[in-house]
Amino acid sequence: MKTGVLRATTALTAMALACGAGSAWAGSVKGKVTFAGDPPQRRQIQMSADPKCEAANPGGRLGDVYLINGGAFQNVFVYVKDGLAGKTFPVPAEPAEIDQKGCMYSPHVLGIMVGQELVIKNGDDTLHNVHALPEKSKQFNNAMPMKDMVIKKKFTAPEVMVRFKCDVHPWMSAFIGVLDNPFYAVSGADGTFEIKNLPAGSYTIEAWHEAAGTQTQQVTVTDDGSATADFTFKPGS
Ligand SMILES: [Cu+2]
Repeated sequence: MKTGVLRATTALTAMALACGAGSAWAGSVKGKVTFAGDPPQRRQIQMSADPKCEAANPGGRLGDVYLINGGAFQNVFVYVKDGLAGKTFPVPAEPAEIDQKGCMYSPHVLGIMVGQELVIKNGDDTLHNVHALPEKSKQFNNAMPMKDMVIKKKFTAPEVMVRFKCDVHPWMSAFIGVLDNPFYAVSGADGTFEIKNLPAGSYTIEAWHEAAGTQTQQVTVTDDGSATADFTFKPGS
């Protein structure tokens, strides 16, 4: 009986805390990333060196660097660069995932928190050698010779960005943004992004693209409010 009362009290306290946190943490930063001007040409990748890759992509395929559709700029990593000093955030229990599929990394750009598990899959029936090149965490270099093989890794320090390459297929690359906060997003096919659940405050938001470079903006998020940060990249910027 006593235990039951205690449990009920604990549950109520947890609900009260959750509600309190909900109202104070409901801010967000939304925006769209645009590429103004003629989109740079996408590189044609030849995969004939590996028959399994060629079979997945007959005649090769275009690279993932400049994915621009009607100006909407995909695969731009947008994150809170500054404004969270002194705050700590729980590491998600859910792992982040990256797959090797059709001899390309999928996704090409993603974010993860320091200490969060990264599940690396091999969806291909061929040898990939995943080679991560962080400068602030330990590098790793793992052969993944079989389809459906999985390895798990973690990063120990924030770093934007950590480059991944495959030592077997030189066209393969991915970029992983490692942060000590959960406030990041990757622009989608329509160029939009949303960074959710930001505490009220003033922040520097950076938009990072592997070839187009970086841009920053200052935003202020109020309780329950949302701020907008649109970014426009130009040729040669
Ligand atoms: Cu590979």
